[in-house]
Amino acid sequence: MPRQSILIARAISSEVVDFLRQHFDVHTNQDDVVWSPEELAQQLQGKDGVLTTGSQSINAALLAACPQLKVVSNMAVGYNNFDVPAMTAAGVQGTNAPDVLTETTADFGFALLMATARRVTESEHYLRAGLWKEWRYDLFAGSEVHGSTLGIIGMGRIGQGIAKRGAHGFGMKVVYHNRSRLTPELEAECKASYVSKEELLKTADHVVLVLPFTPENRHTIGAAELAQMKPTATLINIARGGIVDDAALAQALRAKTIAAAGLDVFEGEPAVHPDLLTVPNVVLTPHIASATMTTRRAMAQLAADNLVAVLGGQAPRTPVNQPDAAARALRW
Ligand code: 8YV
Repeated sequence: MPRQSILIARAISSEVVDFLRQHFDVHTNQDDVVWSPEELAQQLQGKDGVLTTGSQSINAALLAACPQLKVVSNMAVGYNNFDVPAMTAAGVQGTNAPDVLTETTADFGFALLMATARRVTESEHYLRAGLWKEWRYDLFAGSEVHGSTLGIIGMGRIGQGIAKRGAHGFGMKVVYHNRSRLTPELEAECKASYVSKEELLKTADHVVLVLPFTPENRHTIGAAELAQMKPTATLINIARGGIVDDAALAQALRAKTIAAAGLDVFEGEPAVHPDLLTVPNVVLTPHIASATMTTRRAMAQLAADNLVAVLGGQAPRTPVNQPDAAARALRW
């Protein structure tokens, strides 16, 4: 029987590529080109599986164009790039890469919160521009982190990691809002209290967004929500672009409706709303919350393990759907 063939759609660590070569005929994207949907479909011809990232859209048209494709393994916890119902109907297994990035991403959420509250990048730009001439009483005075109120919207694994850091490390009062309440045990572990979204927006000093991107979550934070926040508050988005209305946010930052924002993700990224690039009170990073080499390696390995499991006829470690059996049979 010929070896199964897979595509690794973006450049990943060579150890994981070598691991996959032990199992499959492996095709890589040496130059790490970001393929268009048509190019991706072309590259996927004759492939049984693909290891991809959250930026490549997997939809009905692509699946129809790739009749041999059996599994799409996302090297990301978020899988809003998947049309899950289309994958299920087409008999294609989807998998994601949760858990291995939880603590690293929570660390980064806190890094962004600290940098935003204490105006780290804004003050660095000032220093680099040679503007620092003397000490001043209120020079880049920011807002307190310790002892303040942390509001977390989206209380999954990463949200809980941020809550624990805030409550245990910084003595913050933690409130959260989520689709469903945590168990009393988890609430106690995170020292977090459930509140309505309105209550959270009104009372939090730092609002952190860690919810998945779904059509319902689009613009969870828009002009109306920003208006409910304290003028001294900060907003941190490490979830997905599109959860925040970036145009409304830029306006609120300019008008000082809120004090500052820290953003790792953007609507339409890698493009960034031009108004966000010109307001000073925002810290901007290029979607790097999970980016340590240790974590990226763990994400790639989990994505690779899922490919090996599915193409070996086993259940994947972290499935996101259960493919339709009849449609699946046509692909095998
Ligand atoms: C990924 C992420 O690096 O896991 C996620 O959902 O947002 C990041 O950790 C990014 O999506 C590329 O796959």
